[in-house]
This record gives sequence, C-alpha cells and structure tokens, in this order.
Amino acid sequence: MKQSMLYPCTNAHRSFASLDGLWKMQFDPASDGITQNWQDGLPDPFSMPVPASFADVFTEKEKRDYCGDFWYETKFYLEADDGRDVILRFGSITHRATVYINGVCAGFHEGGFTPFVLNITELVRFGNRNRITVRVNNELNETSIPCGTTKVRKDGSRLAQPYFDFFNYSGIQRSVHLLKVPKEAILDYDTAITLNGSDAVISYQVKTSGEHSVSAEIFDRKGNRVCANTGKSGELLIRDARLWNVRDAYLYTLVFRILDDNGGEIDKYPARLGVRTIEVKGNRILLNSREVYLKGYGKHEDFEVIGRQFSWTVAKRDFELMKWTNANCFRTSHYPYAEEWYQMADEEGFLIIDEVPAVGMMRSLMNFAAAGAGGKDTRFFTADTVPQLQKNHKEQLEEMILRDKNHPSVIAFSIFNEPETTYPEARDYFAPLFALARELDVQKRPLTGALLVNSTPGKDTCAELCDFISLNRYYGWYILGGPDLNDAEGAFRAEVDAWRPICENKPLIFTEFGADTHAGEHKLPSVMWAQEYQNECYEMNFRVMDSYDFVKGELVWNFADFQTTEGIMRVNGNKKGIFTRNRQPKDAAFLLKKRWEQK
Ligand code: BDP
Repeated sequence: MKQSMLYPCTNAHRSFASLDGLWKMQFDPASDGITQNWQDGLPDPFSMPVPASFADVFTEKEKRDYCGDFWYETKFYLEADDGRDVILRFGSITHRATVYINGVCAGFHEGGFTPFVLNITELVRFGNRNRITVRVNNELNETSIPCGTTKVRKDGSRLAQPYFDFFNYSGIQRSVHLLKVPKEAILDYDTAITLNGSDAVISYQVKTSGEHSVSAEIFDRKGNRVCANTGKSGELLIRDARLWNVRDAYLYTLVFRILDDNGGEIDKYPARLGVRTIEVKGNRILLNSREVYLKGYGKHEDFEVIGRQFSWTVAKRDFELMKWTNANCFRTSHYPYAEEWYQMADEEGFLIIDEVPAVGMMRSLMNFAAAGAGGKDTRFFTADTVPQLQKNHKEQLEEMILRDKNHPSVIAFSIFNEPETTYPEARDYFAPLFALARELDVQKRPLTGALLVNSTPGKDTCAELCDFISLNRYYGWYILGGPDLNDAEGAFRAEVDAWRPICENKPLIFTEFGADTHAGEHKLPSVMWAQEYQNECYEMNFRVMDSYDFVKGELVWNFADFQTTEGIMRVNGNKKGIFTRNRQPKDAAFLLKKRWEQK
C-alpha cells in the first residue's frame, strides 16, 4: 500500500488543522522557478484561495486559460513536538505537484483527482513557522489521466487541448489538512459483507504500522455496541442487521483501536459502515439480493466561479434536486469526486458508479462526436506512450479504490469513458486494469466502463471485460437529430437488438444520452436546442429502453450544464443539463421527475 488514504478525524490520538484559506500563487511560464529557488519563497505572488480552481476567478483570458507550471505558498505554525507524526494531506492537486517543506522537497504526486499524504515529520520545525511551497503543473499529454495534448502558441504560451469535453480546471482544488497521528497508527481497512438470513457477517482486515493487536467494534445509531472482535482480521456478526438501502441509509459506526499489551489505547479510527451487498446475477443488478433499476445522472464537479472546487452547499443542492427527480444513482463522470460527495451519498442513500479519470483515450479535439460519428480510427492504444499511460491509469485506479472502497454508496467502479475499443490492442490494454480492480476491491463490486457510439457488438473488444455493459448513446442528437428523430428511434432499436445475445446474461445500462438545450429556448414545433426538443429526445430514448427487459438503468447526460473548452460545438459550455449551471430546472427535469416516480 502506497499511503494511508483514511479521511482525517480527531480524537484522543489524532488531530488535524485545516490549511485552507488565502495562499500565495505565482505563474511560472518559463518553468524556471526551481532554478530561481522559488521553493524558498515566491518572488512576486498574488493571493489565491485554497481550495479553488483558479481559472474562473480571473478577468484576463491568459490567466483563465493558463497552462504550464505554477506555484503556491503558505506558512503554518507548528507547536512543540509531541511524539506524533506530522502528515500533510492534499485532497487533490490537478494534475501533478511537487511539495517543498521549508525549501526541501517532500514528495511528488501525479493524478489530479485523488488525495496524497506526505509524512513531513523530519522536515518541519517544531515550535516554529514552516513554509509549504507547491509546484503544480496542469499540462495534458497522452500519458496523463485524463488524456489530451498541450499546444504551444506563436508567443510561446501553452494551451491545454483536452481530448475530453470538460474544462481543464486545475490548481489545489480540494482541502489541505495538517494531521497529527500516532507513530503506530491505523493505516487502512477493508470490509466485506455477507447476509445470512436477517444477520450480517462483516469480515474485516486492518493495516497498521506496528505489531500491537487491534480491536474492532460495531455500534448502532443509538451508540449501543452490537458486536466486537479482536485481531487485525476477523469477522463481526450483526444479528437482525438494519440494511443500508436506497434512500433509507442506515449507518453503523465501526471503531478500530490499536491496544497495547495492558489494554491501553494507542490509536483509534471510527468509520461509518453501511450493511449492504451488491452483485450482478444474470442480467440483473441486485442490491441486498433485490433487483435495483438505476435512475439518475452523469454529473460533473462544476459550478459558476468555483469551477471544480467542492462546495458543501452546491453538493447539498444537487442531492436535493436529485431526490426531487426521484433519482437513485449517479456516475462520477469523469473522475473521482471530492470525498465529501461519497460521505453525503452514504447518508442520503444514493448509489454511485465511481469512475477513474480515464477519459480522452482517443485522438480527437474533444471527446464527443468523434470516432463514431464519422471520425477516423486513431489506433490510440498502439502508440509508444501506452506503457506509461497504463502505469498512470493503474495508479489512479488503485488510489480511487483505496480511497472509496468502504463507502456503501459505491456500487461499481468504472474503468474508462469512451476509449477507442474497436481493435484488439484496446483489450490488451484494459484487461490488466480490470484484473487489478478485481484484486484490489475486497467487496468485489461489479466493474464497467462507458462505451462510445462505435463500440457496438462485433466491433467492440472490451464489453466482455465488464460485469454490466454501459453505453453512451446520442440517438436523436449526434446521430439523426432534429427532423430525423423517427429514424433515430429505428437506428437505436437496431443497435439494442444487436446487444440482446450478450445481454441475455449481462445487464445493460445507459450511462449517457441526451440533447443540448438552451434554457431560454422554446419553439413550437420543436427544434434542436429548444426545451421541447430535449423532452422529445428523452421520450424517444425512454420508449426504446422500456422495450428491452435487459436494460437495467438510465443515467441521463448531464445533471447540469457545465463548462468546457471554447469551440464551435459548445455555447459557453455543454448545455445538456437537466438543470442549468446554477441549478434551476429545464422542462426535462419535470419529465424525469414524473418518469422516475413510477419507474
Ligand atoms: C460523451 C462524453 C461526455 C460528453 C458528451 C457530450 O463522454 O464527456 O460531454 O459525450 O458530447 O462523448 O455531451
């Protein structure tokens, strides 16, 4: 295990301070910060909140679109040494970061959507002020997850060119914590759940950094202890277990302690436990042995001004809107979201398909309307960059699973979004990633990946790796839109017919479908971009989906309008939202609310 990803907590042994606030920042377009010793202090900084996506705070285009190296700096006071380790934890820095403590390099991390921790005990000055400097880089290339390229313009400035359809928000986008943890500490744990009649057996494993024994206890919501065991691994039996269910999310508390030889406590970590099982049987998805139909959204972490920064208030609004439409599920398209999203989903009883940032795995200037809709095969997985890409992909997958594996809300992992899967090298690339996920996830959740329009039976090489098939399909938009909607329906039916033999034994869900819609636009009869058309397009899609009993879920694209790179295909962003970017309903929201009430 690379690092402990446990979310910070406070108790008799552990404490943390938030380092969020106003930091200093400076762009480093010549990438010579290191040679100028910026790690010892930034020469000409401006102020910047942390966490934040820096882009949308600026009024100047060059700053919003800045691509390259940039630096952050802050200082913190550390009280006297109390014998515990001092750990610096970044919720995420996009996309790569080198961290310096008092001018000395403490570590490097690549991957913009997962936390990383650095043990800085040896680098800090106790009873003193300390400086953190971070050199960040937000360039995209074909080994980065997500993929893209970086263009150098005539004046030498760089511009990110994503192979994906969302803005390349970057910076220190999630919270920074300074943790103090005991030298002998709980590092990680796993749980796997089996239901036995009305009882539940929780097998657990705990990793610690020492040899002392561990105790495990489960408490119910009222604080009553319901079972206990000792040992770094073992089983806990909950009699008459209250299950965790959709919109009925009962959570127990699972407490691990490291005990010394006299029974004294060395460390303690309390976690929430939702008792639920998830499995695919034949072509059904079973939650607690009962079939569940997935209804909901592909989302983004995206909001006006704050970009990809997590906001409890925006997230709460999103959950309220999702509940209002009777949804039960969302996919974290196209990257692992801030940890707080999963905590909220655990509480609210929402199902999550957790996606690794493997998007843009084809050469196209934007990840839409590409290969399938007339584009050409780019043979992405035959390039020299592929071994390094796969290494990064594995690391991102491992970090996501390590971080999210104990959330009851997480019911599946998605290993990719719309790669070029139409030739055998794609399968060679993905098979080891699926194998890795199966090995790492003790709960053995179903695995999937969202397939692009041209990944159809006979052409696609990766659907067989998936436990359920996920299709992104734009019949009525990129394919046969507007006046051709009737033909779109026929073409859509023909494709779903072709999936039937595969789906005799595998569930099929739609992870994307929809139509760009301008919130202010109305037209009778409808035209593309008008709200009436978004409804008609959804009605057509639902007619088709309802005719196939192996379709087990529908996640519309997208929950809300979101920011993308500028271009002729996008009107200040992608407008396929059911809600506007500031979270007000388009007409389609009422259609979904009604449909999902009955579904
Ligand atoms: C799919 C992508 C998604 C895009 C969407 C669209 O998975 O990221 O935003 O299409 O074009 O290709 O709206």
